[in-house]
Amino acid sequence: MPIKTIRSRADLAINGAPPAFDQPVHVGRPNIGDRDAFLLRINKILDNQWLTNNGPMVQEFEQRIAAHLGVKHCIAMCNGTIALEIAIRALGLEGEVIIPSWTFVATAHALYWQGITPVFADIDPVTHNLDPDAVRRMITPRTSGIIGVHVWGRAAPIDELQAIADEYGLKLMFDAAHAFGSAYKGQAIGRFGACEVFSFHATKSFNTFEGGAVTTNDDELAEAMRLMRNFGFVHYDKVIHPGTNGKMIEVCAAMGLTNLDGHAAVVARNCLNHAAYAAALADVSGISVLPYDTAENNSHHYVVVEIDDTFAASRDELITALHAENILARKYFWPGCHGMKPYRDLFPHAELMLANTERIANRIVVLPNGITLPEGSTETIAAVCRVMGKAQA
Ligand code: T4K
Repeated sequence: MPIKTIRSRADLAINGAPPAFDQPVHVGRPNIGDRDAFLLRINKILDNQWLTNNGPMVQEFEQRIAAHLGVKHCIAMCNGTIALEIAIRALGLEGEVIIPSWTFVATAHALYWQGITPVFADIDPVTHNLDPDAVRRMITPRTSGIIGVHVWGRAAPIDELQAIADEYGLKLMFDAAHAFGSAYKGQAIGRFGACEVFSFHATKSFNTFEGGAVTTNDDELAEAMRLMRNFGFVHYDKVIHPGTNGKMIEVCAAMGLTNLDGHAAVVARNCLNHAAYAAALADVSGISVLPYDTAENNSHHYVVVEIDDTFAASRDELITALHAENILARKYFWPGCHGMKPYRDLFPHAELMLANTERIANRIVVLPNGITLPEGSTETIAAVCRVMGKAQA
């Protein structure tokens, strides 16, 4: 049952009707697992009097994540951005690193923050992931590496990027912030490239409040990152490596262990919601729900709709109509990193090389999903899109 009956634009809040939802419906509402199990873990932490610095909960969390992803090492961190920074430094990236502009700005910032120039390559308009040919075009003598991003949890073209990295002697790592629970050719994301970096931010399908991790099969790299996240300490008073504070705290690991147990249920619900959106919008021209590859795992966390010129409203008009209903749809990652400071000053004409990124950035809307989405939401949200897409009489 829809929450509000919407047959025409007259039924919309932008035209004076009451909004569909009393409370805001967010993209990124946290999925929270079994509260009692979490609170038991919190009591254990308090009893232990061990709150951070590689405590037992973090160690258990790392072991469970590594086993879950089928990878040798999981190094838990305080958030995905610091995890990116540490991985970038541990890999020895320098000079220029090729990334998509179509990503959350943290991917670019993690490089720029360390004096490395992010060079933006264009994306494939169908998958929204890096286009390998565009990556080739951006290689210069200063290029030291490539960071592929698994945008929306859809695996980047891993084999093609690895072939380019091998051909040019570049390092390859992945920003897997969206890809917990995703797979590439049947294998869980987490084992590809030199390392992969996850975000477990509150808004992700799987969260540890704030948090992140680097996963890798490389023993040396793992060791370096463990040192780097803890100021380079190996023992009391003994520092053998430059480092920072990238540690995950026990409370976050407790949340992670709890949410790991509940993640399959989150994915199942996301898939149902995603399918419901797709079905409700199937016959509306000018709007399509980005499909996920049915042969690969994906958390279906991001419901991404793309509108084209046959849609009767602009993307921003659609967002305004949704927001008026208290549906806080987002336009991730508009305008693309190249349109944000400091990158638009660094590369004032970047859009000339980023035609697909520009096009996608102006056509995308991300809709709410997750286990907190109220019953009937998908039909109601789709109905707003439907009437906005119809030409007015
Ligand atoms: N690489 C990629 C590709 C990424 O997408 C990200 C993060 C990173 C790297 C960096 O990882 P972290 O350092 O963040 O671990 C959000 C998140 O802050 C960010 O983690 C995420 N990507 C990005 C895609 O989305 P915003 O600016 O949308 O956050 P915010 O505060 O507007 O939250 C989104 C919505 O979620 C809000 O409308 C309200 C709701 N919300 C949020 C929080 C925090 C809640 O209902 N409860 C909450 O606790 O960036």
